[in-house]
Amino acid sequence: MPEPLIERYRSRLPLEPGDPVVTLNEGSTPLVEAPVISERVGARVLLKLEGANPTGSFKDRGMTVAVSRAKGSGAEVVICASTGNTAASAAAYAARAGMRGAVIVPEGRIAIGKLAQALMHGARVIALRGSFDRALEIVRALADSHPVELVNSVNPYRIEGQKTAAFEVVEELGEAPEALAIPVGNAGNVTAWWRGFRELETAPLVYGFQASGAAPLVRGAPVAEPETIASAIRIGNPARWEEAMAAFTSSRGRIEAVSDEQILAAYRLLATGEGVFCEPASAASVAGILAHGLPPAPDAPPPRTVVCVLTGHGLKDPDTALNKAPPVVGCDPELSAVERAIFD
Ligand code: AN7
Repeated sequence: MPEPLIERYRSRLPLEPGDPVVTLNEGSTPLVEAPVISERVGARVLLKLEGANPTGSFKDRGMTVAVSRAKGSGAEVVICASTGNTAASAAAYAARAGMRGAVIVPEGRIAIGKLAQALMHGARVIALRGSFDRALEIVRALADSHPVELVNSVNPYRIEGQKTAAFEVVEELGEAPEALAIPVGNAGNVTAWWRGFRELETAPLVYGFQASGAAPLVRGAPVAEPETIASAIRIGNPARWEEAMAAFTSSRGRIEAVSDEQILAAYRLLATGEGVFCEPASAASVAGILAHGLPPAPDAPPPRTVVCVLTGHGLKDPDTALNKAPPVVGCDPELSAVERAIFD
């Protein structure tokens, strides 16, 4: 059983001595070799399976720290805006802490598994007739005027918790990978990974990937109506804009866009070729290195190892899976019919 992330990295996390540890034993996620993708890109590719966290996404790393601190400070309510995973995680950790949770999501635009989670954990789920970016503006204003804890990644404890993913990778490999590939939405996670690497005095190339219909960092300007099949990263005005850009620049990495077609092709390849089912947004990391390769830093050789962060589990978004997968094969209840169905 994994040790709670807060216990594993307590000395590197800014919790107060009296804070409770609100945990579901998050972190300590698998790092898995990806032979098929390695072959295609000509480097050793490893997949960090963040979908193996308790609520099925990397958000739990930040949420355990943010909710522990919120509980320790006496807060009774946590709120967030979300494209889905933050909502599911906040709802679960609020339930665990005996706190109330309220989550604001763009109406009709979050994956169904995430909605089911937030509702089951007892959060108040508010479907905003507007975008994620608008929802974030509203919860930020709300948190300024009400005694509630905002647990979006603008919350510094979220970033602190999420940096532990970099610690785990460096511990497991015995050194930092030469590159990191990561999907970018609100840009909290790339900020956190980079902080984690820097705290260990390492500096892999950081390649960030946005969906081409929701790529403000690539364009250099906010996107008013972001659009992509990868609903988790349908974000037009990332909160951690400057910090994310600093990570790409200081690491001598890149921020690039990938099309929905490229995302879906990587999503399928991961599932059929590597046996790993992630959600579409997560596949942007693999789509990115397949589409853009592994550009080296100036005067340096190409990286030989790259960790792709698979941020969320495929079961989060069964609708996209079923729409993109081959149909099931109907069959009469006879041996011969089953034989034909399997072997023809
Ligand atoms: C699977 O849940 O923003 O760049 O509100 O769910 O740190 O935002 C989710 C983001 C990547 C992007 N992959 O991370 C939310 C939310 C998955 C995600 C991202 C998200 P950030």
